[in-house]
Amino acid sequence: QFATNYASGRNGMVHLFEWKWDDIAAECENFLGPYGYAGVQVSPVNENAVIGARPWWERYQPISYKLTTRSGNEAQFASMVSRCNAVGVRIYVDVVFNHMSADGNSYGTGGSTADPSSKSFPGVPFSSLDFNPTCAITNYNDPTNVRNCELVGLRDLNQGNSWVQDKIVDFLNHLTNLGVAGFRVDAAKHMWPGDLAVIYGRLNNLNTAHGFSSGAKPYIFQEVIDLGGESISKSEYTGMGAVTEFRHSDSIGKVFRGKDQLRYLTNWGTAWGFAASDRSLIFVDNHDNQRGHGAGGADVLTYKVAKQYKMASAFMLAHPFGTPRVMSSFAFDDTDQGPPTTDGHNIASPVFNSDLSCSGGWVCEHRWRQIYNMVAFRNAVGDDQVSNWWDNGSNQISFSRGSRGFVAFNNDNYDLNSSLQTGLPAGSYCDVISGLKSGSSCTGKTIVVGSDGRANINIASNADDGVVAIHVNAKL
Ligand code: LM2
Ligand code: CA
Repeated sequence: QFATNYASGRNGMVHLFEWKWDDIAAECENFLGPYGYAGVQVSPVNENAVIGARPWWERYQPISYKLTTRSGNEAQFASMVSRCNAVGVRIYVDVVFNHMSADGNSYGTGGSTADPSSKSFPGVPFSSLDFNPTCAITNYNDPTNVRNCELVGLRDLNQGNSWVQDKIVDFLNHLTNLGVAGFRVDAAKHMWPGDLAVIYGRLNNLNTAHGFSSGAKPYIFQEVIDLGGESISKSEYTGMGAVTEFRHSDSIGKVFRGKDQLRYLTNWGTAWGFAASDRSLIFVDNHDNQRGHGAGGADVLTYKVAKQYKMASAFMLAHPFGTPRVMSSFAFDDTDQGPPTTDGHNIASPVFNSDLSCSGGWVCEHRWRQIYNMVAFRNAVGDDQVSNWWDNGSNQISFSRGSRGFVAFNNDNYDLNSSLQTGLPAGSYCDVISGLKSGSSCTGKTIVVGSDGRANINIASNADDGVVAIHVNAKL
């Protein structure tokens, strides 16, 4: 359950945080498919509690497994999955089954009601028999406390209970039947690995009617925040699926904020304490840590620190380590603030500008040229490994991916101006960070590779983007 189930030749998923299903379907057809993205992580699909000012986090308070949320209903969800699969873009669902809603949050987005104070959720149905006894999570050095008590008052389901297992398995298999390719398991750290193994073991194979090969299993990536120093380790989960590698987010943030030197990236990977490459779902930021929720936020880069964010994203996408996920945000000031709406409740659609960027309150990092062009870079270099590593002993580095792609970074406060080995065949290439290839011309910098594979690389310390990237599909 570590295989991503991506369509061949594609790589890179995007989290379209709080997008509506109809908008995602259109995005698959109009942008993600054509620009080479492999998948989309969608916000939780099941009915959640309607909470006051409609914070984003109401979606982490389930009321039932009925597929109606502010993103759309079941028919819209099913249609989105089909339309995305048809253009080679896979759908991964954020599934929340550690808990249900907290006290006071009794009305669902699908019309169901519940009484969390008596642990009654008739929309499933769950009763008090299905929950762990009430206690608060207070001690992250006590696995029983972390797994059997309530996270911020959210009623804690007992995943060891066979009725609970049945309901969760039915929910996940229903999604698989609709054509999804895998799951992001919310709060996995708060569930016993043994219980998760039972649940995962009962999951159906992917639906071959949606183009998956027979016998393919859902890709599972589990939210386990392990920055070290706690009693629960991600290694308890990596035998069953991938984990969200929060150390990657923390480390890449430190490096591109200048708290660590770029030259140290030469051994990027497990040497940095990350899980194995095929067990690591990696990201620069996620929907929690970009706004100080969850953990490990201090050094996280977000769209608000755009130059460093684009450099970190380019490095993540250029380097072969892990399964990268691009964050696609809505703009926020308040950390509880929900997505843009038309009336305080209904989610607004993104507005698209002629330069492909978004407005209407949506940031759409996945539509930033420096990011979508690096998804194309990743697809172009395929399995080629890192070669021709170079650094200046400080914060200027470059490397190639075999003979198919080359990237250079300058995070020093002086210019990079060197003749570097690109590993590429001789010719002129379009730098896909500063521009786009259009026929035989480039709207950005042109980089000329000589017959010896070397090119003069210039990145001013005050450049808009401290990175250049060329690849075989950007040859002029
Ligand atoms: C996670 N990890 O396992 C996420 O890292 C975490 O951010 C999620 O919490 C959590 N799982 C539950 O899925 C988010 C959000 C919290 C929010 C909860 C529930 O980060 O702030 O808690 O969702 O919606 C909110 C209030 C909190 C309140 C709670 C219950 O912020 O003050 O606690 O609801 O009403 C009384
Ligand atoms: Ca639990």
